[in-house]
Amino acid sequence: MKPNKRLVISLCTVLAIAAGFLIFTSISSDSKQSNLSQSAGEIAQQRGLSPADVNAALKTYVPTGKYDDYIMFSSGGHSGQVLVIGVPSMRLLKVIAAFTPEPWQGFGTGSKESAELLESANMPIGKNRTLSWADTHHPALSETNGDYDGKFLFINDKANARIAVIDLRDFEVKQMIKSPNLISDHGSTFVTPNTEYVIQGAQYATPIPYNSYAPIEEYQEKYRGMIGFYKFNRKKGRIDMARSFQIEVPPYWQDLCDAGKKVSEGWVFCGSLNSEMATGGFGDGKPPFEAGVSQRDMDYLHVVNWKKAEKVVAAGKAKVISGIKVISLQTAIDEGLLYFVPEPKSPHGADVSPDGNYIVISGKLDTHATIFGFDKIQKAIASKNFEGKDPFGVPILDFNAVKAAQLEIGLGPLHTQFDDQGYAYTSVFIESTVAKWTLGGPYHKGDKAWKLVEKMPVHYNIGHLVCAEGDTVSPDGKYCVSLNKWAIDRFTPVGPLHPQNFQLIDVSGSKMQLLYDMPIGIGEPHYVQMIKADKLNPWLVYPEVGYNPATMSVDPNAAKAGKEGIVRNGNNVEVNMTAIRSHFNPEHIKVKEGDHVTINLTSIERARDATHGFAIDGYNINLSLEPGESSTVEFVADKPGVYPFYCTEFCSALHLEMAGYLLVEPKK
Ligand code: RUQ
Ligand code: CUA
Repeated sequence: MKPNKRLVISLCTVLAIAAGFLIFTSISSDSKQSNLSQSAGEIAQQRGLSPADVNAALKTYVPTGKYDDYIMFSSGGHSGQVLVIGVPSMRLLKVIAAFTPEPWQGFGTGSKESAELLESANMPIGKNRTLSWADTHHPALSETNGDYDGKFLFINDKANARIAVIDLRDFEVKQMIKSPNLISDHGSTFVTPNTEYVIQGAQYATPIPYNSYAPIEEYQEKYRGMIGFYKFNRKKGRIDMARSFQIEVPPYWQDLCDAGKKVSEGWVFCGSLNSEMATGGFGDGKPPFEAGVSQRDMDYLHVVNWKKAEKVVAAGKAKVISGIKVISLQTAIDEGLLYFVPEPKSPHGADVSPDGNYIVISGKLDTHATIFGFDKIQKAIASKNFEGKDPFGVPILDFNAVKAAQLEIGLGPLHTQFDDQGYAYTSVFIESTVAKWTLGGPYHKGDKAWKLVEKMPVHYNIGHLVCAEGDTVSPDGKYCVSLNKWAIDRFTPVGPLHPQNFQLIDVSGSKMQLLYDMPIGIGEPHYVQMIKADKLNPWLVYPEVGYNPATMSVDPNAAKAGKEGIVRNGNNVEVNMTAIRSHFNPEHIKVKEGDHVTINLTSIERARDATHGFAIDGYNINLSLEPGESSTVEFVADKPGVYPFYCTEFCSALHLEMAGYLLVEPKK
């Protein structure tokens, strides 16, 4: 049998088995002309698709007009944004502006509301310097009883220790905070099971508060790490800094955290590296960080009792530093809030199993997944089973007493997710694989427990891994996505900076199956969470005309239909303007050079997707006005001349006519 014949036959078998409807019969009467008359087998043969390709295509294809089952929220990396992606189609649905300007959404491009947001989390970094980028790492969906509730999303900026709060009613940022006392964060953001707190672990230790100075020689005495607990007020949809606190921790580089759930609710686990307290100095004849930080075989998992810490704060035992309550390291030790567990080697991910009892640790220079039992940790704490104390006096629990299992899964494990069948999936960076393994009791018993089941190659150098609701109390299984750092040869070359590669994996069967490659054109994404699409219930238009997304209510100053006009008060000119297909009202804004101009602009549209933009040429202004939205622009008309303004959304046949003039009369 010739190979291509065999291919066709096996293709037909696959297709016939996969689903009866796939063998397309002639739909069109003119079979020679119509694309629809081609059978799936013929198309596959023409395009050179293997049976596995066809199988994968059928599993990922979402027909036109149909929706995806899952939605991923991905960090947008250096872009400071969040990507919203449908699964299994891997279609990009949205880019949410979080920390950096995004002109299409009118974020940071002239609206008063977005300028205030960006300013609120700015930090003093010298004269005339403001932050213009962010390094987003870990999105966290809000949770109720340890399950995603689809209401809010949090994301951190590793570079500046900032956190953004996104409201999933309109998928827009509502709040940004610059965490006091720390300059970088990495173990952020993670939430407690009822989103009581948003958790943030520092990364690179610095003197506290962050803009203070201490020479590097005083690293051990003066530099510190921090773990922040930012109180989330769900009703207001805002972090309440007055009820937030931080815990001072040693200057180890705190890494990823995960909140305990179910049995371990009330605790938080954060990995760390650099328990060596290496200070680098490569170039000054000192060992480089990469060597200094990985001298020891073990670092410390930070085990933190946040429920108790909350009480310690309430009892007035925290002191205020930079405007936030801080529990000192000594108090944390004295009150039994902080314990260490030795973790091998160059640890990275810390992930809690769905039942809350296991904490999975992966060391970047290790070949194991190391699993600690929360029950064992509690026992060791209660019986003071310590193998010693660190240089700061933090008790170190006995490694063997708290270890539940350790299994060899491959070189360079990073992050772990879970499914609904008691399996764990760990990304293995150096090997470029996903390792699937079994959890122990109650998931798998006897010799079925703690077994490596399968390893699947991915392309290439997987960082994080996400599975459907895979870090909640009730994971869904079905899909995982491998978030690869390198793409190398997977896509048409687009220059030396390659796209990142998200690879969709079907985990519903007994073997993992690679389904699809999605290039990500902005980098570098880190973590992603994947939520069942029907848990999201966003607005389709703003609920009422005149809605201000910054306050999520009707703005008393919103321009109203029938009340449009221009009011001058000395040098202040206030314009009340409405937008509807296909005109602005008013269309002429006449001001004098030097006037302070405020434009209150309301879209009085009620039709779904009838968005208008509002750009003023030459004034660096662009707003986006979704149906019902009101927004404000304030500027000084310091450049005389005539400046067209226009709608930047192709909203109707007469969209080009949706325009006007800003006339700035020169001073005499
Ligand atoms: S952490 S993969 Cu923030 Cu692993 Cu990047
Ligand atoms: Cu409104 Cu174009």
